[in-house]
Amino acid sequence: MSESDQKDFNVYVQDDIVGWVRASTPGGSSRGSGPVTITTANGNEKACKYDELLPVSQKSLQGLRDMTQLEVLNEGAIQENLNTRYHKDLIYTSVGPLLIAVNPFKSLPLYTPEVMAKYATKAMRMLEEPHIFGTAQYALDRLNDTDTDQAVLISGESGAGKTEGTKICLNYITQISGEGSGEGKRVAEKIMASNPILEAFGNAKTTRNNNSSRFGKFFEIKFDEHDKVLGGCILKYLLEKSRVVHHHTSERTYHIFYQLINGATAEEKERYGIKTQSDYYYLGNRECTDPDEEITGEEFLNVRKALGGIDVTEDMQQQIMKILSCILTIGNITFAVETADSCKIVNEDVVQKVATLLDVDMTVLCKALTERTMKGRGSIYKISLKKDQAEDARDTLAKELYGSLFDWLVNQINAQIDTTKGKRTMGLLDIFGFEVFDENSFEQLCINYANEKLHQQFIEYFFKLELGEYKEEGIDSKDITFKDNTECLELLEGKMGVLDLLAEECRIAAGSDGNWLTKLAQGRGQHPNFNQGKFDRDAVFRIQHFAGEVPYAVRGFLEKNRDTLYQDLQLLLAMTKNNFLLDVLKAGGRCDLEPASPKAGKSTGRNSSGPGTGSGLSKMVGAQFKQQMQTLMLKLSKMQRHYIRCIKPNSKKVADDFDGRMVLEQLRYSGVLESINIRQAGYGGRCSYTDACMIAIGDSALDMTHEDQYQYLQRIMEELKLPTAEYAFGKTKVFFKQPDGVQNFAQSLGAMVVRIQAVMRGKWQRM
Ligand code: AOV
Ligand code: MG
Repeated sequence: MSESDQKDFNVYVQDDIVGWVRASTPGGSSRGSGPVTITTANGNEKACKYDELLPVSQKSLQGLRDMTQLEVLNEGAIQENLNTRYHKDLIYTSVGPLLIAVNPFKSLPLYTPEVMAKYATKAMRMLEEPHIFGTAQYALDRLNDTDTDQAVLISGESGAGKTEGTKICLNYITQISGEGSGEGKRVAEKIMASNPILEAFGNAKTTRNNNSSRFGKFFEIKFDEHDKVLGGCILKYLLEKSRVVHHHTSERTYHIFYQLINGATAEEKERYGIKTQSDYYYLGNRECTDPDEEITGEEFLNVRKALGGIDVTEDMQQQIMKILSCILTIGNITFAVETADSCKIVNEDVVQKVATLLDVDMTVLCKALTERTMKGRGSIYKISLKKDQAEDARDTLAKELYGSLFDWLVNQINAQIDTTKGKRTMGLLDIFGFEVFDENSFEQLCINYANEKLHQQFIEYFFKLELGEYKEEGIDSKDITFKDNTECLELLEGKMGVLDLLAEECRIAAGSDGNWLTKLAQGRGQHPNFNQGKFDRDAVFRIQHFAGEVPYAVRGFLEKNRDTLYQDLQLLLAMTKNNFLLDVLKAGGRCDLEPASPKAGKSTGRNSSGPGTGSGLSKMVGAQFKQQMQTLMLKLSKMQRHYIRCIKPNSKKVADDFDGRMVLEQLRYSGVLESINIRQAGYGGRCSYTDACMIAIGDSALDMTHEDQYQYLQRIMEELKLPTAEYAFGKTKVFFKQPDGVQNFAQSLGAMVVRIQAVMRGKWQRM
């Protein structure tokens, strides 16, 4: 349908499949009461109520750069405006200070040095389309002009473009500010080299994104007094370790494993016993059949080159290969039931290979995999592990090695770029977006908690911005409130909240997922954001997040939160003769690798026996993550923040396909609409005195003095008999309570203008 045809429709109506669509009402008005039958742009008739309709924005058909310039700012207008722009390959759009980026899923010529140069100058930037370079440059300008630390916060769902966006930003910043002194260039290069490493070890193919980051990161770039890059630091959050040992058949484990198999030399393969994909249980025991999934040996060479770039020596690289091969081999250890309470190792030859790769004693390894040392009532004794327990122990060992290796790499990058010097910092956050799957577990709880924290700050930011404008205009704002997510956060992180009770339960030897749920329901059953669901047996609880309700299945929460490496395995690792491996384990935080001592027991707090024994308890994942988030928020609160919201236009991951319904959902939970609601909670519509006068008398308003404009508008308001609660006069703008206040004002003026003009003319003549 052409743009002019679209213009014939006066309202938006919500459709389950495509989001908001245009429609027309019989009377041509968007307001009224009671039921109404409307005709949608695609020819359907639909019965609905007036209050379900939204007035249309005709400007959204042009695709405005800044959506605050739309004559009505509502969900329908925003969805339509983004759609218009997306089909013109204009993927960046702003809503005031917020940048929205719609993933094009195709290569656009948007990031060339020529484009970069355009955004590097302030005057040029103002004329250009919104762009992520523009946001990065604005943040750089603010860093220089105001001497305040800056942060660019990129969010969005999986596959929306956060990581690409972060790389684009990072590249821009290092290009613009990395030249000059030799040191700046060196650091900038190292920062850029860290990307392929982090992606190889921290990204994997998922159903939603072929290159999905399975960890969160915050880059801090430090600048010297000449605004040149001086150093940096990477903070990482919550790597999904479970992916090492298990992944869905349509997904994959971390890229590095496939790169290793395809890229290691014949000699290396021989040395570390590296086989092919179908030989490994952790790789799904399958050949790669999908051409999309093919990983070339060249990728491995690139990673090795990048490792060299952060001073990981050839020798260390060999050690890393050894650890990776060891992890894959661990996955091939199998157990068989021996008695009801014990099991035995089926393939000792595989265990032997692991022992060699780990540089530990084979017999100790076998025991550590099939038995557990327990402490109780002053004695130490051993119990046998059942088959599934032994399998868990095996997997924990693999996860531990991988997690530690990842930490070691991050440390290595940081050792190369970290600096205590640096006048100012620019932060870049690329963190997992809000997640809701069919089954949600501990990881989703942490991820969604992180999003609640960020959302809170986001809302505060927009609310303050809004209040700032009211203050500047001298408008009373004491009665203006907004809906925030404090209650949900209180439920999650508050005293005796979800995370607190989880930690409590983990400290109890006989603690269980079920008991935790019972306590949660007892303590928090009445909380407005908590819902236990209908049936106890589902062992599901629901949390009403700002972005929607999420059901969490409690199974496995305790184990994931404890993240315990049983003491037998800890001690085994401590015995390795491989110093590099010891370094890696230390990086993973398993520094207390001494033989059994009372110390290990003490650090676990209340229990000293039963499952959970071991220093793993002293670093419960949930508590640690909560701490990390609080530190991050504190850090961010001191920085000037710039928000980029990435939007995934379709779930097929293809170009030129805009799924309105999906976009709308993301707009809702990314807080974009919330930021508009905040605006509308106070005065939804506003325009300058000059604009308001121009609506009435055209260009001649430009010749009026400010005082004349004010008088004129006052008079109009009286004539229109608009209730005084519906509008307010600021110093330079008129504010309307209703979002479409300006339009209504314009419409109501109609013929009245002529009359007022006559009156005003008389008045001016007298003055
Ligand atoms: P994510 O970081 O937001 O997901 P990515 O940044 O990995 O998403 O983007 C997913 C894919 O979308 C990329 O691999 C590209 O193919 C494509 N893409 C993203 N941004 C652009 C762009 N600006 N231009 C062209 N293609 C793009 V996740 O880490 O899964 O939450 O966990
Ligand atoms: Mg990512």
